[in-house]
Amino acid sequence: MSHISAMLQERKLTPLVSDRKEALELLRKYVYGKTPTLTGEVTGTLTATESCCGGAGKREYVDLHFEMDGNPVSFPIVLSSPTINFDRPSRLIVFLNFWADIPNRYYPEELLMRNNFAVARIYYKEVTDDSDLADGLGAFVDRTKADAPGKISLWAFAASRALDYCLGLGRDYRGLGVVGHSRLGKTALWAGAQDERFDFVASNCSGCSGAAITRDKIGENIEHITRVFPFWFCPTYAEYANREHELPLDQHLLLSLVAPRMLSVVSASEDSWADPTSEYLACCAVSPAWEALGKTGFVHPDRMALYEERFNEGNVGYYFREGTHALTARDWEAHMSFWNKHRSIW
Ligand code: GTR
Repeated sequence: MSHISAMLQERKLTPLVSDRKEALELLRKYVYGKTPTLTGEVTGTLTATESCCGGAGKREYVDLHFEMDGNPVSFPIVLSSPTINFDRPSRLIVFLNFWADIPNRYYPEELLMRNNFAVARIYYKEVTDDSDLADGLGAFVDRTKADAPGKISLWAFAASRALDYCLGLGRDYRGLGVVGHSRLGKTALWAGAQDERFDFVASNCSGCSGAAITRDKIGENIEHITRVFPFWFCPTYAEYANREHELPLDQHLLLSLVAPRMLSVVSASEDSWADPTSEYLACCAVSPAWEALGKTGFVHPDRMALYEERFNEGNVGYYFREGTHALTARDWEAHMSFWNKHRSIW
C-alpha cells in the first residue's frame, strides 16, 4: 500500500457519496445548515463608480437587493473590472474578504486587474455580522432549528447572489470563480460545492470545517470551533464535538462536490491550527470524485508536499506556501496560475 493510502486509511474516512443531492443534504444537515431560498430576482443599485489601480481598473459600488425566503434583504458589493485593453474577455471572481477597504493586505486589486480578472468583492460582515447577531441576512434565521443555516451558509448564499447580479449585467466573462481565506475559505468551498456555475473554487488556509479532514486533525477541532464560533454552523454540528468519528461525513465530501470543476487549495506551513497535513490528505482523498466524471483529480507524489511545492497537473491544485496563516499575493498568483493552466477556452 502506498504511503498516502496508509495515512488515509488510518483516518478511517467515511466513503464519498456519489449522489450530489444526497451529499449536499448531509453537509446541510450536519455542518452548515440549510441553504436559504432565493425568491425573485437579484437587482442592483449602482451607488458610485471610480477609476482605480492607476487607470487599470474601474470600480462599481452596487447595493444588491433580493428576497431570501420571502424576506427583502440587501448587501453591497464592489465590482472592480479591468480597463486595460486585453485581447480576450476577463474572468470573474467573487471574492469574500475580511475588510471593507480596497485594496488591502488580502486583496491585491491591481495584480488582479493586470491579470485580467474582474472581482466582485463582498465584505462579509455586510452580509451578516461575524457573531450571533441576528442582523442582515441573519435576521431571518431561526436558530432554534437543528438545521438552521449558520453564517457560513449565509455568506455562501451571498456569494451566489453576487454572481447572479454580475451575470445579469450581460458581460462576457470567460470563467467564474469564488475565492476566500480562512473562515471565508470554508465559505468559498461551501458556495462552490453548491453553485455549479462557479468553475473555479479556491480555498486558502480554510482548515477545520473547510478543506481539512476532521478525523484526527491537529489544531482546531469541532469542539473548539463550535464553542468559539457556534453561529458559523447549524446547531447540530456542535453535537459532534469530540465525536468526529461518529459524523457520517468528513470534509473531503465537501471538496468532492467541486468535481469535475477546478479546485485550488493553498495551505501555509506554519498554520498548524488549520493543519496543512489534513488539508493535503483531503485533496488526496477526493480524486475518485473527479475520476467518476471522467476527469483527473489530484496528481501528487506518494508523500506529503514539501515547502513551496505546487501540484497543478490535475483538476485539484495544491500549493504548500512557506509561512503563516494569510492570503498573500503569492497565494493569489498560485490560484491564478492553476486556473490559467486548465483554462483552454478563452
Ligand atoms: C480562527 C478559526 C479558524 C479560521 C480563522 C479565520 O479563529 O479558528 O477556523 O477560520 O479564525 O477565519 O481567520
